[in-house]
Amino acid sequence: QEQRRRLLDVASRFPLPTGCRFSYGTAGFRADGATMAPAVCRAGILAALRSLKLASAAVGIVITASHNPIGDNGVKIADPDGGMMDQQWEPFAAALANAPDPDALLQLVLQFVKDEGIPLGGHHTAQVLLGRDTRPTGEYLLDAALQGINAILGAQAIDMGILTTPQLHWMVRSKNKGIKASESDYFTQLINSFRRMLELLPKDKGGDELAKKLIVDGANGIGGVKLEQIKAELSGLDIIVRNSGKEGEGILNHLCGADFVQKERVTPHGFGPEDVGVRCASLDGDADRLVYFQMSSSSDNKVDLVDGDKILSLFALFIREQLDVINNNGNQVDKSLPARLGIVQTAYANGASTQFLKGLGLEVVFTPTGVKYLHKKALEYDIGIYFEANGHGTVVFSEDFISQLESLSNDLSSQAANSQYHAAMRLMAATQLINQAVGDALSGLLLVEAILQYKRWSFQNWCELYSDLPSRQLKVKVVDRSSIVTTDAETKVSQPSSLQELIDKETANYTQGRCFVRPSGTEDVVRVYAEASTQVEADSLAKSVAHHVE
Ligand code: 16G
Ligand code: ZN
Repeated sequence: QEQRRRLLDVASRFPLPTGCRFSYGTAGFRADGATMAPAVCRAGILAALRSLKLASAAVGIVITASHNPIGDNGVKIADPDGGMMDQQWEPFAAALANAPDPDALLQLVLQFVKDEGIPLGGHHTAQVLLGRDTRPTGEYLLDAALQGINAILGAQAIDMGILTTPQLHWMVRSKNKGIKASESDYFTQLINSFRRMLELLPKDKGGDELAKKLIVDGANGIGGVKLEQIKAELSGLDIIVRNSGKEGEGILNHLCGADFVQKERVTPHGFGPEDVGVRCASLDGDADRLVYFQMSSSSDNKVDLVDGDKILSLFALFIREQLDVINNNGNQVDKSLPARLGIVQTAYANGASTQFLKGLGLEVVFTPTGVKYLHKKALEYDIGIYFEANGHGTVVFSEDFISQLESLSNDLSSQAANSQYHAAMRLMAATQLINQAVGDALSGLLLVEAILQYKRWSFQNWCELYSDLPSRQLKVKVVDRSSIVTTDAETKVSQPSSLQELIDKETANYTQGRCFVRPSGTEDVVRVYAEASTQVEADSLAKSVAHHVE
């Protein structure tokens, strides 16, 4: 019937190029942008089916390859809560993308629809919001996604335009919560909650001009564009955007952006000696990663880096402080706010950060690499703070905690002058400011700036919270990276069975040595990470373990 015809039609319009094999990894599908149309079209079909399955709730499609080179592109699907698509659907996603011909595709869809009880071809509707970043292949791939969505009867596609990845996730989440979900609603929420954070600064703390100046490396991607749009409304901050993506400023992610700065630890393109001593931030190409840096001398281009671990530490300190003010003695009003606070990291977290956080008495847990794992774990707490060292992370608050916080704020509002009330209001503002759906460089940046002003901290104060242990990352090309299997949140190798023993033996030779290996989820390599008390030792540990992997 009509539904079958449409699927066969669309599949024949986007024949699979020979030799392509897609797997739906941590970043969805990703490849050379010019080869992606069939996979993106099929992701469109998949997203529409997902919405049908979930009672017509809105789902999202983001077309981006994040921090990867400009020629790459990718596609991933956001679930109705704004998080990553449920992992249970990943195998079907891959099968769909790899279906060799229209008939195979049709059979696959029909079988899956039957197995999952998806109301296809009936009178149900589906809704898919689409966003893309600034890549040249974006528009062409968007069209492929639209054709995929429209091949499902009852499906409606809504193109939200060129967006940061976290904006689209936020829109999907908001839409399903019945909150206004346009881009201007997103901006309004950011701007208003940031203003409220600044209004709640302790009164005795005056402004300092240097503290307001911030230079942001936009990676020549979408984040800088969006920041330019709102920066005039961010009073209390003086933002300069470099690598903003304008004509002539440079190429997306090339020698700039959060991934470059975090891995290379040097200044991005467009920064120079005149920036020494100024606080700088760097976003990645789709603005879901954030790191900070500062040049300490004009004689070389090395930077002091504040990575995801240290952003996490700042957020944890701030939130803990507000909870302590609310719950501790000395308050005029006897109200409390019990909250389980959890910190989620991956094996890439610098050992010094973990030690610092545990030293504060905080509960720190580990998950494998990939936002879907961290986010899920963080949701187990009243307040969950997660970050990858690469700068992707956020803070999530449980519904229950937010409603307790709301009622506490109401109870305290008659005591508007007291510190307990202010702390509760600061937490409220933070729940509004930080993106609850996914890591968001723009909202993260504003929360960082508000906290630095609250604490009256310079970049240096923040950076000195603890000293990172020297570390080294290496990539090893192997015949089959899937032959390495890890366990314990990727900290240990379970297969091949002899490898972990070798790693342990090498690691024992170094002071504060720590080392792990894992197959990459985005590249055809095995990654080696080593940490030790000196750079020379970290380098040497990484090298000798890499040798065992080869
Ligand atoms: C993806 C992940 C990122 C992770 C990276 C690891 C998401 C949205 N992104 O970019 O969190 O750090 O993969 O890459 O989950 P790797 O497996 O190649 O080391
Ligand atoms: Zn990204």
